Amino acid sequence: MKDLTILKPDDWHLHLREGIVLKNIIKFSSEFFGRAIVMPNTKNPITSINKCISYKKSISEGLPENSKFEPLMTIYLTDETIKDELIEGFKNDVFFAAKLYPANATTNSSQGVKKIENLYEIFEVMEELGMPLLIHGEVTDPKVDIFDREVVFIDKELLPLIQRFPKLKIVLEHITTSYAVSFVQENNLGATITPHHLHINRNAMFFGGLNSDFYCLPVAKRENNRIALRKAATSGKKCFFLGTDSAPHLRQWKAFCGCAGIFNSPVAIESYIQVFDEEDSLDQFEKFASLNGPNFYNLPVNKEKIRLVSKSNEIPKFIEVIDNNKVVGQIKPFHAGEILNWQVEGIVN
Ligand code: OTD
Ligand code: ZN
Ligand code: ZN
Repeated sequence: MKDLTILKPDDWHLHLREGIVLKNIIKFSSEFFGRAIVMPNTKNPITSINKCISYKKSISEGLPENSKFEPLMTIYLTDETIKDELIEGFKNDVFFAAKLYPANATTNSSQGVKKIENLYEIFEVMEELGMPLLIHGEVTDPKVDIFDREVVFIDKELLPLIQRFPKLKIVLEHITTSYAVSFVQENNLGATITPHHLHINRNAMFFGGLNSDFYCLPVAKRENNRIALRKAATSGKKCFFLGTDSAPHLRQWKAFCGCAGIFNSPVAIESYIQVFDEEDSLDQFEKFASLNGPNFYNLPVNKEKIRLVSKSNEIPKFIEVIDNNKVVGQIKPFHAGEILNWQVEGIVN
């Protein structure tokens, strides 16, 4: 039996949702992650200090007793974001970072940014403040093929942005292409990589009929891209770090509208370590999971450790959503019904 003990990891990209779903799923993140950057694309997006404070409060209330999990909050940028609100929120530790969704690029992004140039004044202050800009990097022009949207975004939007704001601290979120892998390294950006983009390519969405379980945005790409992502994640390079992009949708909604998003938080650590094991890179796992993120964001690493062991781990077919002792819905986790080779054994002090 193989085992590995690493510093407690952090999740640098997470969707925690609200209400009953939040209460049911947060334990999957808080158990073995120290911190998480919480995405602001709630139904009513987190566009102000007040909304952010009340969202953070609901997250804290949903945490298990004595949890040390720390949510790091983000502001959802719009064409109307007020500069002073952003500055005040950042200076008072309400906002850890700002999130840029091109309008309609992904779930709950209709209030996102229509024209990136409209935010140049905001980026100027963020650059001065050292406030990180987290980007969903896809163009939304319907004429651009959905599989090309990340690459076109990099050329048309991201390149001009970094040329104009060379000191702005940027994370290109959930990268899916070999093009993004190279761009991030060459331009000193940070990038999160999800477990699902390390495991699946675009075939998964079409296997056994149209399968929305593997539909997420950005969509998984061709196999050569998956290989490039696995190489990047397991390289240990400082610019690549863990961000699950765990995005739960109730089964009834996923089945009904095929909404985008993969719920991986119940299996995220096991899913990632399996990739590192398969790539013979277990020695690089702690960098990706626990060191590179804090290094990028200038934060201390977590003090506790977790121990992982290689043993057969059957993943449940569904996670139940419970309200008032009644099952009110189900969410399918990533790897549902599969047997993974690793398990988190627990916290080690
Ligand atoms: N992608 N679904 C969601 C977010 C992410 O773009 C993302 O970060 C979601 O449901 O919030 C998804 O497919
Ligand atoms: Zn996104
Ligand atoms: Zn996301």
